Amino acid sequence: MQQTLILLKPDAVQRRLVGEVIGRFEKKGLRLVGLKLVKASRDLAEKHYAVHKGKPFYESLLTFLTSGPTVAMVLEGREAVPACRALMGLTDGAKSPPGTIRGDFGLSVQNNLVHGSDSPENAIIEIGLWFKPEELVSFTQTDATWVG
Ligand code: D4T
Repeated sequence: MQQTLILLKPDAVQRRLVGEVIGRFEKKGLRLVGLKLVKASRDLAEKHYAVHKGKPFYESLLTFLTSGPTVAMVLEGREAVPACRALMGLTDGAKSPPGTIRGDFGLSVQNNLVHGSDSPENAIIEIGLWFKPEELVSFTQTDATWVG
């Protein structure tokens, strides 16, 4: 069963969209196995966005991610990584289709509300950055046989 790291970035928290966005992942059928509010340190933000180091938007991205609370979640389910990416939409909110989280709630590229791991391998690494093993709760969801 695949796991993925989802972040509701500081703009989602500031704009009071946390409930709305978590609800979309829940309704899709994903299982919530980790959840917390974190004010990311510069060190955590650097590790999380290490792949973008040196890019023109890197510094601004770190400033954004460390600017306020972020909701960090681990979601689990069949094909959780691509399923969550599809719910999120494109990086640029202005170009993201209606029906997606970014398409429905944003116009920005940087302030794009959510992060989702882009591969199962990166999900394992990112979950390790944001969560301690004991913070994850494994359980059987009662409707699992219906949801898939
Ligand atoms: P994340 O990683 O946050 O889920 O976003 P994406 O997977 O959709 O997009 P990404 O890795 O290409 O970019 C990471 C992060 O950087 C911001 N960004 C991106 C930005 O501020 N300016 C830019 O030009 C780009 C390409 C948005 C998301």
